[in-house]
Amino acid sequence: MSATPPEPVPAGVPTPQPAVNTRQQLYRDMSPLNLTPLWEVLHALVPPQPATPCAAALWRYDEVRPFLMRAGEAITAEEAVRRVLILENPALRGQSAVTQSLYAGLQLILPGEVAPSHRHTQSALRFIVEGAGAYTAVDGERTTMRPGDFIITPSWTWHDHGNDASEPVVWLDGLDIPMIRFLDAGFAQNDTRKSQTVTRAEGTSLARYGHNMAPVRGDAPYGLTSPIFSYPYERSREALHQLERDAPIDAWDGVKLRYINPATGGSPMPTMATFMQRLPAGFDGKPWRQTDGAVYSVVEGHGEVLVQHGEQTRRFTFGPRDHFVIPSWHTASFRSATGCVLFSYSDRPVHQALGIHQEERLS
Ligand code: GTQ
Repeated sequence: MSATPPEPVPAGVPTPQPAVNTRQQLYRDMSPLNLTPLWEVLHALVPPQPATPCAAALWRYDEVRPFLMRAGEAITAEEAVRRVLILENPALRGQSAVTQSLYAGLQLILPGEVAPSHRHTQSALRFIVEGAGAYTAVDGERTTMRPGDFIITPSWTWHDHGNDASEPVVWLDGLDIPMIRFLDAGFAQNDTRKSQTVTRAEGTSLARYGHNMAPVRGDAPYGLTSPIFSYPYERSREALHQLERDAPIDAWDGVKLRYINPATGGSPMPTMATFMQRLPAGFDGKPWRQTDGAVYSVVEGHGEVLVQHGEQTRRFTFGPRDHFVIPSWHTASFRSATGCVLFSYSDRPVHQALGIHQEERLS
Protein backbone atom coordinates (compact mmCIF):
# COMPACT_ATOMS: atom_id res chain seq x y z
CA MET A 1 0.00 0.00 0.00
CA SER A 2 1.43 3.45 -0.86
CA ALA A 3 1.16 6.10 1.85
CA THR A 4 -0.46 9.43 0.91
CA PRO A 5 1.80 12.45 1.57
CA PRO A 6 0.67 14.46 4.63
CA GLU A 7 -1.43 17.59 3.91
CA PRO A 8 0.20 20.94 4.88
CA VAL A 9 -1.07 21.96 8.34
CA PRO A 10 -1.43 25.50 9.72
CA ALA A 11 1.19 26.39 12.33
CA GLY A 12 0.20 25.79 15.90
CA VAL A 13 -2.23 22.95 15.11
CA PRO A 14 -0.96 19.55 16.31
CA THR A 15 -0.11 17.31 13.36
CA PRO A 16 -2.39 14.24 13.25
CA GLN A 17 -0.49 11.07 12.30
CA PRO A 18 -1.72 9.92 8.92
CA ALA A 19 -3.53 6.68 9.75
CA VAL A 20 -2.01 4.74 6.87
CA ASN A 21 1.56 5.54 7.90
CA THR A 22 0.75 4.71 11.50
CA ARG A 23 -0.68 1.38 10.42
CA GLN A 24 2.16 0.48 8.07
CA GLN A 25 4.65 1.30 10.82
CA LEU A 26 2.64 -0.82 13.27
CA TYR A 27 2.66 -3.79 10.87
CA ARG A 28 6.42 -3.51 10.32
CA ASP A 29 7.21 -3.10 14.00
CA MET A 30 5.20 -6.06 15.20
CA SER A 31 6.03 -8.41 12.34
CA PRO A 32 9.18 -9.80 14.05
CA LEU A 33 6.92 -10.97 16.86
CA ASN A 34 4.81 -12.88 14.32
CA LEU A 35 1.86 -10.57 14.78
CA THR A 36 -0.33 -9.48 11.92
CA PRO A 37 -3.56 -7.43 11.75
CA LEU A 38 -6.82 -9.26 11.20
CA TRP A 39 -8.56 -6.30 9.58
CA GLU A 40 -6.34 -6.54 6.49
CA VAL A 41 -7.42 -10.17 5.82
CA LEU A 42 -10.83 -10.49 7.47
CA HIS A 43 -12.78 -10.36 4.19
CA ALA A 44 -10.73 -13.26 2.80
CA LEU A 45 -10.85 -15.27 6.03
CA VAL A 46 -14.63 -15.15 6.29
CA PRO A 47 -15.76 -14.72 2.68
CA PRO A 48 -19.43 -14.06 1.95
CA GLN A 49 -19.51 -17.40 0.12
CA PRO A 50 -16.99 -20.19 -0.55
CA ALA A 51 -14.07 -18.80 -2.56
CA THR A 52 -12.20 -21.94 -3.52
CA PRO A 53 -8.88 -21.63 -5.34
CA CYS A 54 -9.74 -24.89 -7.20
CA ALA A 55 -10.63 -24.88 -10.86
CA ALA A 56 -13.01 -27.13 -12.75
CA ALA A 57 -10.96 -29.53 -14.86
CA LEU A 58 -11.26 -32.58 -17.10
CA TRP A 59 -8.77 -35.36 -17.85
CA ARG A 60 -9.53 -37.20 -21.08
CA TYR A 61 -8.61 -40.85 -20.77
CA ASP A 62 -7.29 -41.11 -24.32
CA GLU A 63 -4.83 -38.32 -23.49
CA VAL A 64 -3.84 -39.70 -20.08
CA ARG A 65 -3.54 -43.39 -20.97
CA PRO A 66 -0.35 -43.12 -23.09
CA PHE A 67 1.42 -41.50 -20.12
CA LEU A 68 0.21 -44.23 -17.80
CA MET A 69 1.63 -46.84 -20.18
CA ARG A 70 4.91 -44.91 -20.40
CA ALA A 71 5.00 -44.89 -16.59
CA GLY A 72 4.58 -48.66 -16.87
CA GLU A 73 7.84 -48.78 -18.84
CA ALA A 74 9.64 -46.23 -16.68
CA ILE A 75 9.15 -47.87 -13.28
CA THR A 76 7.85 -51.12 -11.80
CA ALA A 77 4.91 -51.13 -9.40
CA GLU A 78 7.21 -52.54 -6.74
CA GLU A 79 9.86 -49.84 -7.10
CA ALA A 80 7.25 -47.09 -7.25
CA VAL A 81 5.37 -48.72 -4.33
CA ARG A 82 2.29 -47.22 -5.98
CA ARG A 83 2.59 -46.45 -9.71
CA VAL A 84 0.16 -43.58 -9.92
CA LEU A 85 -0.25 -40.46 -12.01
CA ILE A 86 -1.80 -37.84 -9.78
CA LEU A 87 -4.72 -35.83 -11.19
CA GLU A 88 -3.62 -32.42 -9.94
CA ASN A 89 -6.03 -29.58 -9.95
CA PRO A 90 -4.59 -27.10 -12.48
CA ALA A 91 -5.01 -24.32 -9.90
CA LEU A 92 -3.27 -26.35 -7.16
CA ARG A 93 -0.20 -27.61 -9.02
CA GLY A 94 2.46 -29.07 -6.75
CA GLN A 95 0.03 -29.85 -3.96
CA SER A 96 -0.97 -33.39 -5.03
CA ALA A 97 -4.58 -32.34 -4.63
CA VAL A 98 -7.62 -32.42 -6.88
CA THR A 99 -9.58 -30.24 -4.45
CA GLN A 100 -8.38 -28.58 -1.24
CA SER A 101 -9.38 -31.69 0.73
CA LEU A 102 -9.18 -34.57 -1.77
CA TYR A 103 -6.59 -36.48 -3.75
CA ALA A 104 -7.17 -38.30 -7.04
CA GLY A 105 -4.80 -40.47 -9.06
CA LEU A 106 -4.82 -43.17 -11.71
CA GLN A 107 -2.96 -46.30 -10.64
CA LEU A 108 -1.57 -48.82 -13.13
CA ILE A 109 -0.65 -52.39 -12.33
CA LEU A 110 0.69 -54.62 -15.08
CA PRO A 111 0.29 -58.41 -15.34
CA GLY A 112 2.44 -60.18 -12.78
CA GLU A 113 3.14 -57.08 -10.70
CA VAL A 114 2.64 -56.47 -7.00
CA ALA A 115 2.26 -53.13 -5.22
CA PRO A 116 3.71 -54.00 -1.80
CA SER A 117 1.74 -54.10 1.44
CA HIS A 118 1.56 -50.99 3.59
CA ARG A 119 -0.94 -49.12 5.74
CA HIS A 120 -1.73 -45.50 6.52
CA THR A 121 -4.26 -43.39 8.35
CA GLN A 122 -5.50 -41.95 5.05
CA SER A 123 -8.62 -43.69 3.74
CA ALA A 124 -8.65 -44.83 0.12
CA LEU A 125 -11.22 -45.75 -2.45
CA ARG A 126 -10.50 -47.54 -5.72
CA PHE A 127 -12.78 -47.16 -8.67
CA ILE A 128 -11.90 -49.58 -11.43
CA VAL A 129 -11.45 -47.86 -14.79
CA GLU A 130 -9.82 -50.34 -17.18
CA GLY A 131 -9.04 -54.05 -17.19
CA ALA A 132 -10.15 -56.83 -14.94
CA GLY A 133 -8.55 -59.48 -12.79
CA ALA A 134 -6.21 -57.48 -10.59
CA TYR A 135 -6.86 -57.71 -6.88
CA THR A 136 -6.54 -55.62 -3.81
CA ALA A 137 -6.09 -57.33 -0.46
CA VAL A 138 -7.39 -55.83 2.77
CA ASP A 139 -7.11 -57.50 6.14
CA GLY A 140 -6.46 -60.96 4.68
CA GLU A 141 -9.22 -60.84 2.07
CA ARG A 142 -8.62 -60.36 -1.63
CA THR A 143 -11.12 -58.63 -3.88
CA THR A 144 -10.96 -59.10 -7.65
CA MET A 145 -11.33 -55.85 -9.56
CA ARG A 146 -13.73 -55.37 -12.44
CA PRO A 147 -14.54 -52.13 -14.29
CA GLY A 148 -17.07 -50.05 -12.36
CA ASP A 149 -16.43 -51.74 -9.01
CA PHE A 150 -16.00 -49.46 -6.01
CA ILE A 151 -13.47 -50.84 -3.52
CA ILE A 152 -12.47 -49.51 -0.10
CA THR A 153 -9.21 -49.53 1.83
CA PRO A 154 -10.12 -48.52 5.38
CA SER A 155 -7.80 -46.27 7.38
CA TRP A 156 -4.86 -48.14 8.97
CA THR A 157 -5.53 -51.51 7.31
CA TRP A 158 -2.70 -53.37 5.55
CA HIS A 159 -3.26 -53.40 1.81
CA ASP A 160 -1.42 -54.64 -1.25
CA HIS A 161 -2.45 -54.78 -4.87
CA GLY A 162 -1.52 -57.37 -7.47
CA ASN A 163 -2.33 -58.38 -11.02
CA ASP A 164 -2.61 -62.10 -11.78
CA ALA A 165 -4.48 -61.42 -15.03
CA SER A 166 -3.10 -60.93 -18.52
CA GLU A 167 -3.99 -57.27 -19.12
CA PRO A 168 -3.04 -53.94 -17.54
CA VAL A 169 -5.46 -52.79 -14.87
CA VAL A 170 -6.07 -49.11 -14.11
CA TRP A 171 -8.12 -47.67 -11.32
CA LEU A 172 -8.93 -44.28 -9.86
CA ASP A 173 -7.48 -43.77 -6.38
CA GLY A 174 -9.52 -41.37 -4.25
CA LEU A 175 -7.90 -40.52 -0.93
CA ASP A 176 -8.36 -37.95 1.83
CA ILE A 177 -4.61 -37.15 1.73
CA PRO A 178 -4.92 -33.31 1.74
CA MET A 179 -7.43 -33.45 4.59
CA ILE A 180 -5.20 -35.66 6.75
CA ARG A 181 -2.21 -33.47 5.88
CA PHE A 182 -4.19 -30.39 6.96
CA LEU A 183 -4.92 -32.10 10.28
CA ASP A 184 -1.29 -33.28 10.59
CA ALA A 185 -2.64 -36.72 11.41
CA GLY A 186 -0.85 -38.88 8.85
CA PHE A 187 0.91 -42.07 9.91
CA ALA A 188 2.16 -44.83 7.60
CA GLN A 189 4.02 -48.14 7.85
CA ASN A 190 5.52 -50.53 5.35
CA ASP A 191 4.76 -54.20 5.89
CA THR A 192 7.59 -56.66 6.26
CA ARG A 193 5.77 -58.85 3.72
CA LYS A 194 5.35 -57.88 0.07
CA SER A 195 1.87 -59.42 -0.09
CA GLN A 196 -0.24 -60.17 2.91
CA THR A 197 -1.32 -63.72 3.63
CA VAL A 198 -4.81 -64.54 2.48
CA THR A 199 -6.80 -65.64 5.53
CA ARG A 200 -10.37 -65.32 4.29
CA ALA A 201 -12.16 -66.42 1.15
CA GLU A 202 -12.99 -63.78 -1.42
CA GLY A 203 -16.50 -62.41 -0.95
CA THR A 204 -16.63 -63.06 2.80
CA SER A 205 -17.17 -59.40 3.69
CA LEU A 206 -19.85 -58.98 1.02
CA ALA A 207 -21.64 -62.12 2.22
CA ARG A 208 -21.52 -60.93 5.83
CA TYR A 209 -22.52 -57.32 5.33
CA GLY A 210 -23.77 -56.89 1.77
CA HIS A 211 -27.17 -58.60 1.87
CA ASN A 212 -29.14 -56.38 4.24
CA MET A 213 -28.02 -58.66 7.04
CA ALA A 214 -25.18 -58.47 9.55
CA PRO A 215 -23.36 -60.80 11.91
CA VAL A 216 -25.15 -61.20 15.20
CA ARG A 217 -21.99 -60.20 17.08
CA GLY A 218 -19.08 -57.84 16.47
CA ASP A 219 -20.12 -55.74 13.54
CA ALA A 220 -17.79 -52.76 13.19
CA PRO A 221 -14.48 -54.42 12.32
CA TYR A 222 -13.11 -51.24 10.67
CA GLY A 223 -14.42 -48.62 13.04
CA LEU A 224 -16.08 -45.80 11.13
CA THR A 225 -15.44 -47.44 7.75
CA SER A 226 -17.78 -49.83 5.97
CA PRO A 227 -17.08 -53.52 6.58
CA ILE A 228 -17.74 -54.14 2.85
CA PHE A 229 -14.55 -53.81 0.79
CA SER A 230 -16.11 -54.12 -2.61
CA TYR A 231 -19.35 -52.80 -4.05
CA PRO A 232 -19.61 -54.60 -7.41
CA TYR A 233 -20.73 -52.55 -10.40
CA GLU A 234 -23.12 -55.28 -11.50
CA ARG A 235 -25.38 -54.52 -8.56
CA SER A 236 -25.23 -50.70 -8.71
CA ARG A 237 -25.86 -50.80 -12.44
CA GLU A 238 -28.89 -53.00 -12.09
CA ALA A 239 -30.37 -50.73 -9.41
CA LEU A 240 -29.85 -47.61 -11.52
CA HIS A 241 -31.35 -49.17 -14.63
CA GLN A 242 -34.40 -50.40 -12.77
CA LEU A 243 -34.96 -46.98 -11.23
CA GLU A 244 -34.54 -45.31 -14.61
CA ARG A 245 -37.26 -47.56 -15.95
CA ASP A 246 -39.67 -47.55 -13.05
CA ALA A 247 -39.22 -44.41 -10.95
CA PRO A 248 -39.31 -40.63 -11.42
CA ILE A 249 -36.12 -39.05 -12.83
CA ASP A 250 -34.66 -36.28 -10.68
CA ALA A 251 -34.39 -33.05 -12.71
CA TRP A 252 -30.91 -32.27 -11.32
CA ASP A 253 -29.30 -35.67 -10.77
CA GLY A 254 -31.09 -38.10 -13.08
CA VAL A 255 -31.03 -41.32 -11.06
CA LYS A 256 -28.46 -40.95 -8.29
CA LEU A 257 -27.72 -43.26 -5.37
CA ARG A 258 -25.16 -42.94 -2.61
CA TYR A 259 -23.12 -45.90 -1.40
CA ILE A 260 -23.60 -46.69 2.27
CA ASN A 261 -21.88 -48.29 5.19
CA PRO A 262 -24.54 -50.95 5.89
CA ALA A 263 -23.80 -50.81 9.60
CA THR A 264 -24.71 -47.13 9.91
CA GLY A 265 -26.51 -46.02 6.75
CA GLY A 266 -23.87 -43.29 6.52
CA SER A 267 -21.04 -42.87 4.03
CA PRO A 268 -18.73 -45.84 3.42
CA MET A 269 -15.76 -43.90 4.79
CA PRO A 270 -15.80 -41.19 7.46
CA THR A 271 -14.15 -38.64 5.18
CA MET A 272 -15.53 -39.48 1.74
CA ALA A 273 -18.98 -40.04 0.26
CA THR A 274 -19.39 -41.98 -2.98
CA PHE A 275 -22.17 -41.92 -5.52
CA MET A 276 -23.27 -43.61 -8.72
CA GLN A 277 -25.72 -41.95 -11.07
CA ARG A 278 -27.37 -42.60 -14.37
CA LEU A 279 -28.41 -39.81 -16.70
CA PRO A 280 -31.10 -41.14 -19.03
CA ALA A 281 -30.85 -40.57 -22.79
CA GLY A 282 -32.02 -37.05 -23.61
CA PHE A 283 -31.30 -35.78 -20.06
CA ASP A 284 -31.02 -31.99 -19.84
CA GLY A 285 -30.40 -31.39 -16.14
CA LYS A 286 -31.09 -28.32 -14.04
CA PRO A 287 -28.14 -26.53 -12.39
CA TRP A 288 -27.04 -27.04 -8.78
CA ARG A 289 -24.18 -26.18 -6.48
CA GLN A 290 -22.94 -27.60 -3.23
CA THR A 291 -20.16 -26.96 -0.76
CA ASP A 292 -18.52 -30.35 -1.29
CA GLY A 293 -16.29 -30.36 -4.35
CA ALA A 294 -16.56 -33.68 -6.19
CA VAL A 295 -14.46 -35.87 -8.49
CA TYR A 296 -16.22 -37.82 -11.27
CA SER A 297 -15.25 -40.94 -13.19
CA VAL A 298 -17.27 -41.64 -16.32
CA VAL A 299 -18.30 -45.29 -16.34
CA GLU A 300 -20.40 -45.60 -19.47
CA GLY A 301 -21.81 -43.36 -22.18
CA HIS A 302 -21.21 -39.76 -23.16
CA GLY A 303 -22.45 -36.43 -21.94
CA GLU A 304 -21.47 -32.90 -21.07
CA VAL A 305 -21.16 -30.86 -17.93
CA LEU A 306 -21.46 -27.09 -17.76
CA VAL A 307 -19.58 -25.58 -14.81
CA GLN A 308 -20.00 -21.92 -13.99
CA HIS A 309 -18.31 -19.82 -11.31
CA GLY A 310 -18.30 -16.02 -11.25
CA GLU A 311 -17.50 -14.87 -14.78
CA GLN A 312 -16.04 -18.25 -15.74
CA THR A 313 -18.00 -20.89 -17.62
CA ARG A 314 -16.48 -24.21 -18.68
CA ARG A 315 -18.18 -26.84 -20.80
CA PHE A 316 -16.65 -30.32 -20.83
CA THR A 317 -17.84 -33.11 -23.07
CA PHE A 318 -16.98 -36.49 -21.61
CA GLY A 319 -16.89 -40.15 -22.52
CA PRO A 320 -16.00 -43.44 -20.81
CA ARG A 321 -13.00 -43.36 -18.42
CA ASP A 322 -12.71 -39.57 -18.48
CA HIS A 323 -12.36 -37.83 -15.12
CA PHE A 324 -13.43 -34.38 -14.05
CA VAL A 325 -13.70 -32.25 -10.93
CA ILE A 326 -16.44 -29.84 -9.94
CA PRO A 327 -15.11 -27.57 -7.15
CA SER A 328 -17.06 -26.29 -4.16
CA TRP A 329 -19.91 -23.87 -4.87
CA HIS A 330 -19.45 -24.01 -8.64
CA THR A 331 -22.77 -24.21 -10.45
CA ALA A 332 -22.99 -27.37 -12.55
CA SER A 333 -25.50 -29.04 -14.83
CA PHE A 334 -25.41 -32.25 -16.84
CA ARG A 335 -26.64 -33.16 -20.30
CA SER A 336 -26.54 -36.47 -22.06
CA ALA A 337 -28.04 -37.21 -25.47
CA THR A 338 -27.39 -40.95 -25.34
CA GLY A 339 -27.40 -41.60 -21.58
CA CYS A 340 -24.43 -42.23 -19.29
CA VAL A 341 -23.31 -43.53 -15.90
CA LEU A 342 -21.12 -41.47 -13.55
CA PHE A 343 -19.29 -42.44 -10.37
CA SER A 344 -18.30 -39.62 -8.01
CA TYR A 345 -16.81 -38.96 -4.59
CA SER A 346 -16.61 -35.92 -2.34
CA ASP A 347 -15.82 -34.82 1.21
CA ARG A 348 -19.53 -34.42 2.04
CA PRO A 349 -19.45 -36.51 5.27
CA VAL A 350 -17.04 -34.00 6.78
CA HIS A 351 -19.28 -31.06 5.85
CA GLN A 352 -22.22 -32.94 7.33
CA ALA A 353 -20.38 -33.87 10.53
CA LEU A 354 -19.59 -30.18 11.00
CA GLY A 355 -23.14 -29.12 10.19
CA ILE A 356 -21.98 -26.85 7.35
CA HIS A 357 -23.04 -28.75 4.25
CA GLN A 358 -25.03 -26.65 1.83
CA GLU A 359 -26.66 -27.44 -1.45
CA GLU A 360 -28.69 -25.27 -3.78
CA ARG A 361 -30.84 -26.64 -6.54
CA LEU A 362 -31.43 -23.91 -9.10
CA SER A 363 -33.94 -23.89 -11.91
O1 GTQ B 1 -2.73 -47.60 -3.04
O2 GTQ B 1 -2.06 -47.28 -1.01
O3 GTQ B 1 -2.79 -43.14 -5.15
O4 GTQ B 1 -0.99 -45.03 -0.37
C1 GTQ B 1 -1.71 -42.74 -3.10
C2 GTQ B 1 -1.25 -43.23 -1.88
C3 GTQ B 1 -2.50 -44.92 -3.65
C4 GTQ B 1 -2.30 -46.85 -2.15
C5 GTQ B 1 -2.33 -43.59 -3.97
C6 GTQ B 1 -1.42 -44.56 -1.55
C7 GTQ B 1 -2.08 -45.42 -2.46
